[in-house]
Amino acid sequence: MTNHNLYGALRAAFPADLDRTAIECVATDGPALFYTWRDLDRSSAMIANLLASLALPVGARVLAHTDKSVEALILYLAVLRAGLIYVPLNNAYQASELSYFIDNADPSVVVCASRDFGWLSKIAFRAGTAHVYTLDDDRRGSLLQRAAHHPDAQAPVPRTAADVASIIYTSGTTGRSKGAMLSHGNLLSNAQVLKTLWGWRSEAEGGDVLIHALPLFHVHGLFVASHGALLNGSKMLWFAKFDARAVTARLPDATVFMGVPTLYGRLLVDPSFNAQACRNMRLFISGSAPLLADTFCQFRERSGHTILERYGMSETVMLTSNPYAPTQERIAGTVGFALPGVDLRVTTAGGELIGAVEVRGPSVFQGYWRMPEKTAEDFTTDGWFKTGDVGQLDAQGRLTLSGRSKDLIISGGYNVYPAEVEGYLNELPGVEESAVIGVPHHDFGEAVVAVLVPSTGASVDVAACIAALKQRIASFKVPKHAMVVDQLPRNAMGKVQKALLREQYQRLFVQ
Ligand code: MCA
Repeated sequence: MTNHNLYGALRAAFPADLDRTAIECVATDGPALFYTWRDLDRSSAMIANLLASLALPVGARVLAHTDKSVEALILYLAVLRAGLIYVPLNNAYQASELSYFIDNADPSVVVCASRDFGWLSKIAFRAGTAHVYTLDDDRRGSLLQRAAHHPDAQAPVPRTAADVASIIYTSGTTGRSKGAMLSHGNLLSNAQVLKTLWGWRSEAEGGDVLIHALPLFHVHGLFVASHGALLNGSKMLWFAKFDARAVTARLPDATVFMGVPTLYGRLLVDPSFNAQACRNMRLFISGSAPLLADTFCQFRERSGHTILERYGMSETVMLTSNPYAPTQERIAGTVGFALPGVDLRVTTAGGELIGAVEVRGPSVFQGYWRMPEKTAEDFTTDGWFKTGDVGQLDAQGRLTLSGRSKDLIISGGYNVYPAEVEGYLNELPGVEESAVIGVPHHDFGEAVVAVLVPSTGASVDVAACIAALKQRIASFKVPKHAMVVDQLPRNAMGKVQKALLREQYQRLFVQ
């Protein structure tokens, strides 16, 4: 029987000379660190063997809440080859958020930064997690200490294409995230399509070097970027955090860059970024949030490169892409054509051109973890996945997204769910109710803003509310601005009219 374990396919793409550099950690302060392909293979085998020694049940989850590091990527590879399920979480999440995720994912193993071990291990052990290890971005922590005693070779545990490889938590219009189950087959099929579509070059063609400056806990950085390089045996220039000046300095040594629009905006405001820095680059890709046409045009003028915008979701990995071939036009404000193998349709009502975007294809997920009802809700009776996005297809099949049917904010590439933030605000003393909206922001694209209504006779201290939220939830979700009003605008049905609020406050952060 063929082993469809994704690690096997990635390993097969490693260069013959395993002692070549796979990842160069670009240090902004101190010496660079280099990892060879052999390092990736040996260390992920040792961690996989450590995990195997725990005799975990089939399908056990390994939850990671760590800072970005090459070792965190190696942990992901180890979980794949151990045939377990990798559950990455944004390391900005705090205790109240982690409690939800750990209860929902029910992991056998949790790996966290040592600074968080105190509170996080309590939540994990209380929820029944048997093993909690630490992993820090300076290569210390109990995970690596324990793995060092295990063999550095391991055959990837047999998995079918339909077996779940990773759970990615995403959209919860009701505020509670759902775990999107992505299989080995979902991930490999998408990586293989993108490898061809985006022209990843073999060594004989000159090869490629990817600048990796994205977080590792989302589809963009963990799958689209890392799989792109790994499945092509290409070197990565690795940045723990995005820094426009540091990335620009290394662009001449690279050929491919992937980013969210905020990263492109930041490159443009850095005086060192210019066409000369981009002389060896062949591809800039943008996704996770809409790329403004203004950014697209400014970038092309400054760099000489036309950004390729693509569209995907945690539930589907990548779905569409603007063309790669220079002979075909990349059009600002569009997300291109359905990938080979992806069926895409826009279901409209009453002769409208714009409608709900629905998809089918080999990278559409296996459903939401332990939420069969919500899974069923998000598929049509004829098996198409309802993305929740709204858009239109032109005569050639090019997709333009024109909004979201969900009440969702995308801030600097992170999804923020108003209902979740409203829930925390409404618990604060003196707050009767709140409305959370996204308004245009010069850096993050959209910024979270809250409109608060005080309880009768109470007064609301906005700064205290913001500070209280900073203690409870990831700071990227915390409103960048809040204002107090007597009442929220409501329609005849009593529903809060957020569109009116968005219009009223749309100038808050843009000149
Ligand atoms: C950081 N801050 C933010 C954000 N990031 N506020 C709002 N939105 C954000 N995205 C705040 C922090 O809370 C903190 O606030 C202050 O900015 C500085 O934090 P720091 O971490 O230093 O910020 P940064 O380094 O400037 O980060 C900005 C960033 C980062 C580089 C744009 O947000 C980022 O890497 N975004 C990429 C997200 C991503 O990978 N998305 C892909 C999702 P304070 O000082 O008050 O505490 S996958 C996906 O969407 C689909 C599937 C797809 O198609 O790709």
